[in-house]
Amino acid sequence: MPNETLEALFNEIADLLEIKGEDAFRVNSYRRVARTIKNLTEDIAEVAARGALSDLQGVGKSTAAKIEQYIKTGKIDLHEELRASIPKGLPELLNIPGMGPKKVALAWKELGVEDVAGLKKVIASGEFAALKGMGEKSVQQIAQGLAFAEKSGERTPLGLAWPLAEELAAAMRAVKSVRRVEIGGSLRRGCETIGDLDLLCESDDGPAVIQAFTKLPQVRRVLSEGDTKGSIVVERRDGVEMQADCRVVPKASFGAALQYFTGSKEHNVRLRGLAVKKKWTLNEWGLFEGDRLLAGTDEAGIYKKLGLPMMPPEVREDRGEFDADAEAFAELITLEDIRGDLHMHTHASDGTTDAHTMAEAARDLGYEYIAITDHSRSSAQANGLSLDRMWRQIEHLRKLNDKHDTVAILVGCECDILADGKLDYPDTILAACDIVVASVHQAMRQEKSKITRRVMKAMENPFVTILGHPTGRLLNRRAPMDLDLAAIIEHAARTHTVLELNASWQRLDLCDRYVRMARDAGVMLSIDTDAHSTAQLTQMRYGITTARRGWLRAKDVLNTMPLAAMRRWIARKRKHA
Ligand code: DGT
Ligand code: CA
Ligand code: CA
Ligand code: ZN
Repeated sequence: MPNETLEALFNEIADLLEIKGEDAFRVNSYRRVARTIKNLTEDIAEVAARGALSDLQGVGKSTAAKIEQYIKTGKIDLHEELRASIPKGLPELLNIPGMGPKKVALAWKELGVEDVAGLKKVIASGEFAALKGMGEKSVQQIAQGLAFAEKSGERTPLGLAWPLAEELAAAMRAVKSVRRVEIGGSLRRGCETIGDLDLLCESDDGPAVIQAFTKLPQVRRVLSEGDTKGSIVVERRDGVEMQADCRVVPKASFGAALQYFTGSKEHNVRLRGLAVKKKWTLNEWGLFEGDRLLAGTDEAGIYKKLGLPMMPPEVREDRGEFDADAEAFAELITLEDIRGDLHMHTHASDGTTDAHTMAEAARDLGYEYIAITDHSRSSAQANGLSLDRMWRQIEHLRKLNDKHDTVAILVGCECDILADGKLDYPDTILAACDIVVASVHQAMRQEKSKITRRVMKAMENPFVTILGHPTGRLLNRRAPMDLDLAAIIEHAARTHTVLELNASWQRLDLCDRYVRMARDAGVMLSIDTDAHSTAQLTQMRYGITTARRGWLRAKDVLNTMPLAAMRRWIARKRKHA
């Protein structure tokens, strides 16, 4: 059973209660349950089967009963009741950046807004801005959010698409007469969001393969079914639909087909242009001189024949790859280069487990070190640590590290950058940490010059090692802060501050373009998962594909260094304290 569905359900209960004006305590208790479920490493049904539901953080008797009911019936009474008492189109408004439950309630109760169309009307008429507690500026932000959500709502984040594609590919590999399966398209290029999945199967029996494809247990609907291609609709683990295409190709043209269907379209146009210059043709069947096949069984052969180095899928975007030399591609970072993870949470703040368990999981991944970076005091919604608790955490982690001999546990924190650019902890605490991730979690809509200066000020603190998730965006959900990234990148180089590539698939922040800018400016990056559970440590691979899209090499990334070298790198900035 998908934990994600239940997580979404509890979050929706919290949203609906908040819209109805329930007290914050009750609302937050449901949010806490949702978070617990989200971070669970085990199927919730298994937890229930063991009778261990009420052992979960924030789950009391009545919540346990609700979870049981959901497992048995697929429904929760409270949720059904709430849904029935609120207009159907109202919860959707919560997905619009800037529209929290309080504002939704205001629009509903004061102006009778019941859906997106209604909201647009009262924004256009100025009624919404005229309400007490709203104002021009916040309404303008919501209007922008509305446009943003409409533009980006349809595509699937990489973190949801990748496991699904692997599942389909594995199923197709098991089909008789299929010799080879590869995933192509934007997923192979490691894009942050995916339109549809593209599978390529090598076989001589097209119709049989397509039949098997359209009969997979994952299929919800069949869109088309031919002799060599088929399209189906499958379900993401959050219940949303997604399209998957499959093409069947003979061995002789498998490489050409893989090259063609990996794209990008822009890259392919350039490649075909190079073929044409030599009076050849390039298509999904191969590279031809007249009728004679020059290359086609493997991708590398095609690039070679055209006088090019083999290009990794992640760089095929027509962003300068045709002018680069082979070395640039051979040096790209891989997952094996990573020696540790420098941003993660434990149950001291909003994570689900303790530092010892995180360290064990890191050891299983082959890491040399991790940093435990729980939230600071101002992040109350994430159970941030007070000064007192932070001092005790530092002591606790030091002791733990002394006992642990396989993985080094660095003492850290994720320190809020306050609205005025000051840090949430005094320097005494920051100095007692080995590593400090500084992040913006509040007042994210300040205007450009103000928020840029604010972040730059925080970077100047000698104890700030890493700027965490620099733009604060959430894919498809929250637009990035209005930062002057060119200025931030320059400042990072000047202040010896690391920029994070947050590998959590909801963030992927910095994105590929800014990663490339930072690299070109000689800035150091770190690729961290921001894990809240042991399972989330494996999100590293999303960060790695994004890094490769930004042309990063191992030497551009702090957490590819051996521990001692990394510590020296960090110490250099601290000397100025
Ligand atoms: P997506 O699905 O929107 O995330 O992006 P892609 O890149 O996966 O695009 P998709 O699924 O439409 O097509 C897969 C690949 O097939 C694409 O990257 C390049 C190739 N392709 C598709 N249509 C064309 C075309 O009209 N011209 C060329 N040159 N290539 C195409
Ligand atoms: Ca695609
Ligand atoms: Ca496609
Ligand atoms: Zn954060």
